[in-house]
Amino acid sequence: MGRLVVVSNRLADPRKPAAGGLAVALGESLQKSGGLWFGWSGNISEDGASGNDSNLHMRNSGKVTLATVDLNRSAYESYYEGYSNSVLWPVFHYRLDLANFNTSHLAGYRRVNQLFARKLKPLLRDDDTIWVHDYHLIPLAAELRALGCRQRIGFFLHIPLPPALILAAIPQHEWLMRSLFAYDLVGLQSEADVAHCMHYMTTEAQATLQDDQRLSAFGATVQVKAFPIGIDVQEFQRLGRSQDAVDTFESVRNEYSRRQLLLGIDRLDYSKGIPQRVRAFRELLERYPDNVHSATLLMIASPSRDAVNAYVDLRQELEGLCGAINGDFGDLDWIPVRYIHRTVARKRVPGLCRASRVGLVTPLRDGMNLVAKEYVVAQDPEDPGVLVLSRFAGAAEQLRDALLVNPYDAQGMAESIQTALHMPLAERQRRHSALLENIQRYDIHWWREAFLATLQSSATKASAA
Ligand code: GDG
Repeated sequence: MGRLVVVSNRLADPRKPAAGGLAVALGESLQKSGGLWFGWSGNISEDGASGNDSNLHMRNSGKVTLATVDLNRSAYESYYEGYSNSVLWPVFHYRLDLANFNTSHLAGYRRVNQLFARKLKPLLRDDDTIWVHDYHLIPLAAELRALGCRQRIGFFLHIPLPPALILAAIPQHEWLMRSLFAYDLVGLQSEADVAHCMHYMTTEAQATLQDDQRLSAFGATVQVKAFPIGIDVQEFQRLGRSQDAVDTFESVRNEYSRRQLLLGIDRLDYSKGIPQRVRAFRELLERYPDNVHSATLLMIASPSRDAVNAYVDLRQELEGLCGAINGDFGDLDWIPVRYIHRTVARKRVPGLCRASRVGLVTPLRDGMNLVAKEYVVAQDPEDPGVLVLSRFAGAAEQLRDALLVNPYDAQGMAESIQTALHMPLAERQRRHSALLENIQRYDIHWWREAFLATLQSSATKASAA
């Protein structure tokens, strides 16, 4: 394989420890082949230009070149806050009620994808393999092809792909979905997403199925396949053995020695089902009073996209719900919900997971959900906590040994939490070992290698032409 070129909205320096599993995993492949990572710098320039004049910044991190462009404010607002996060994010998470189909958003989204293509093209070599990430950049391959690029290009969507009739609510859905045919390979998180994609393409785009993975339409063929993303298990285990993690574990354990701790860690996002989780917790206290003065819900919701209206509303709703439970049930020596609207240091995450009897991962819809996998990996195999997982997380296709719940059903969820709190040790161990085996087998390295191997063996647009 020639050089790997990764394109994503934001990038991270793969050599920095805080970069996170995805950056490290992509960084490994990039380092091997001396690759290029391209994306937005995160800077918003105030020059008032249309986004076309953005500077290109290049720097090296080992054998990897990091190339970034700035966006001006209007490009940022229409491409990032607008089309990406007020149209694609809500619709792809089935939230048509939260979508804002403002036509200027689409124009900005197209302009930034064109800008990325124009800036990237001169940096490319003929034998590069290009891997584009996520919903911000769906039309990027089409823009690159329009400029004459014939390299292999793969795309991975980190969020869910909804059913055809939900997608069809996007005013420009034909254009958006047609642009997927410019890729050689489209990777999705789950089999359910693949089924949705196939159904959309055959019913709305009149595509024909070549086999169970290949679709043809608009004179092109694309392969569509599920590659459920995993975590860097070894890195997370290492983190869990570090002094910081052990200290966090011990201090939380001591503080809650007389309580049962339930943990939720998410970005504060409406897809994560956070208010629904709080309602289920309230239901638990009402229906099973043995938990009063005992069960404590620790919810860490890191700030996210707080300039988008829906996120402001969510924050207010959550503060109201938590305040009401604490007011109604709390006592001098017990606060039922500890809600923290801050990002906790990554080194504290494994200790928090290990100290919690129950991990509550209850999204209304999620591409995968890596917290579910991290929670399992952080547990003590001799005395593991129980993962309560929404059936609507992509991870539920793999993690069948979690307690699967419907986050819309507060009563059902409260029952499952009660089951988790009283689960006998032998069952906890059996479930944990089955979950861990799956997470270890399908880790981040498996994901990266499976995607790239499939992309390498896919027919290129160049050879198909
Ligand atoms: C998208 C898709 C898909 C969370 N709070 C804190 C913190 N985190 C870390 C977690 C985990 C990561 O952030 C969140 O990953 P998720 O997978 O849950 O969710 P998204 O950010 O929505 O990611 C998702 C993913 O892409 C990968 O394809 O699984 O479905 O939506 O690692 O631990 N980390 C720290 N402090 C926090 O407060 N340090």
